[in-house]
Amino acid sequence: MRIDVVTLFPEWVSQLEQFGVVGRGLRESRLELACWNPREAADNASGRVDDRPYGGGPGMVMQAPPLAATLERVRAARNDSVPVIMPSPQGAPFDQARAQQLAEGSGFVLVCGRYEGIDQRFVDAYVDMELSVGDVVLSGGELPAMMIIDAVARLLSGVLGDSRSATQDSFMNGLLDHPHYTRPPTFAGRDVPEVLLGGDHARIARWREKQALGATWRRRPDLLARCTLSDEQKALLEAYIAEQADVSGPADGSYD
Ligand code: 9WO
Repeated sequence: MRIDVVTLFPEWVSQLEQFGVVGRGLRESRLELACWNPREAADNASGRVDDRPYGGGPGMVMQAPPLAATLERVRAARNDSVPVIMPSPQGAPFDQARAQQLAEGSGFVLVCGRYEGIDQRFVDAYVDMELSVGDVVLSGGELPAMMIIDAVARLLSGVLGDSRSATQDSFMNGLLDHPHYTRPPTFAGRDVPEVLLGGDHARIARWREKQALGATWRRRPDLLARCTLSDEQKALLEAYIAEQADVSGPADGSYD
């Protein structure tokens, strides 16, 4: 898997090489990461990559020619044809399914915008997919790009230390995660659920599935509505709801 990132801050994005699952993937040659600065492809001595917006208005816009020239360099450096993705608030939601889809390919190119945005003619001519990591406007596309890289790297076979982690990650089965506990046995007067202290792995697995179903029911009923539950999952959720009888139903999303 090779990921190329077009960014005005290559020294920032390439920090990913030193940490976490991306660093492990690179060290184990399961992942390649290359960063490209469009300033180096600008056809002026100043390395200018932005200019004032046509039609007026605040801020600057990233110019198309340096970005296009950089993409040509990327294409010359790769021996495959992969999607060009632009992180954007206007994009399709980036979710686990999309991460899985990207992880199954040979890679992709991420183009990170700055300023007020990128000249639309570059987007129309070169960008295959715009992806949003949330309804928020940031200072640039680099942080969303690094989120996309991390989410995909976790799914590459062998990158995670424990292969179960990727499959048991929350969202891998469309549900939120179950709660996690570790030492000390008591913290702030709170104990670890006794089920986790015994060695009954089947009972522990059922408890974790029940907690994941319950958490999804309470916090993200929209996700639950998209799940096809097995009979056992339906029974576990019904039991969870019955045990929560004194608590109102699905939360309104506010976690006060
Ligand atoms: C600015 C803006 C202002 C009002 C309404 C919408 C707006 N969109 C932008 C915008 O995209 N500004 C940029 C900063 C320029 C390109 C990169 N930037 C960015 C990407 N901000 N936030 C993102 C982003 C990307 C993916 N998922 C969520 C947010």
